[in-house]
Amino acid sequence: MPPNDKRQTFYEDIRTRNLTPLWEVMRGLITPSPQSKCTSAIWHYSDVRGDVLASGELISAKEAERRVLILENPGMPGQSRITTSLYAGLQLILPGEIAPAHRHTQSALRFVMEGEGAYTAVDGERTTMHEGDFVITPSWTWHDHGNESDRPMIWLDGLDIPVLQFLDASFVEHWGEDEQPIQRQEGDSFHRFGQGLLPVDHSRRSHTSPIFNYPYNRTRDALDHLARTEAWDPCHGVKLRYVNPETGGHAMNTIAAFMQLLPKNFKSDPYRSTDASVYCVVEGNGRSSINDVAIEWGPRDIFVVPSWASISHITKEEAVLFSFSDRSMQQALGLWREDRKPDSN
Ligand code: GTQ
Repeated sequence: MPPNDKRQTFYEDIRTRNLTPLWEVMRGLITPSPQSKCTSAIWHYSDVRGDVLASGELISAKEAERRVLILENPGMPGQSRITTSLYAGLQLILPGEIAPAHRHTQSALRFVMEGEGAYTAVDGERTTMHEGDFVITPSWTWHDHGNESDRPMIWLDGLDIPVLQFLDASFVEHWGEDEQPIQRQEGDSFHRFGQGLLPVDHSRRSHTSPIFNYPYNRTRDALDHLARTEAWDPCHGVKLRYVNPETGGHAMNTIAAFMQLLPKNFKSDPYRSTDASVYCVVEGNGRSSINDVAIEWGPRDIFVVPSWASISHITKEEAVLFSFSDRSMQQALGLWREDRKPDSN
């Protein structure tokens, strides 16, 4: 028998004992650099806003439990993911609606796109949400959303759903009533933990930040100050990271989040890192190149940059970009890499 046939016969034989040869698959498993099915993509807000509002005519927030249109990466259709490890969606809450209280092992972030005055309640405390606010609902915290304003509210959800799927670690519970009881005044966690102070005997060091709303006006002030006093980073402009004030680590274990300011007439150096990133434009218009693909973005557009794809930005006006990724996970595992001078692959 020719050697190849002999091998095939061997492979078929060992398959009956649930064995398979590494040498036939090794190059696809252990690649010289990340080989992702995730592709770059952009959702222009003006293209999808109508669809989100249309979903509000079809189903209530209560019936849907969460009325969300998932942003699916075109390289991984049908998989409810925007990158290999993360999920994103646009959630709509209409005036008077409540998305009922539940908790799950998946962690979530909300980034407010449009509307003022709707709220999220997390483990007994409400927070009113404003455009540009970064709100977290950490793993296994009770949360419900409501809108007592007179305008629809739309926010970007980012969750670690694919990771929990991969780990087979998904659990969910329903509170049973629409809303969980409120136990603390609004603003309580921010007053306690968001001022650079902690109670003297405070020793709680949890996996996630005790602050759950990082308001945009504070973030914007910080960026403004740094923009006036710091040298621009050639890749990032001025870029800040949302932190857990107890530890200085990321606000959540699985998802890292950032806010950056690009000055006007900026041409950034190309940059790549192993965390695929989801960007949401807060202010300004600009252009980015992701490997060889050029995209043009404006306020509220959402775009995705795959792992190890090189990105560079060009602006004519000042721009502010929110982004999130699985960097916190990769760093916790000692896997995260960046490359400030990428050539190719
Ligand atoms: O708000 O709890 O986009 O449970 C997907 C699943 C949002 C939420 C999503 C969820 C939520």
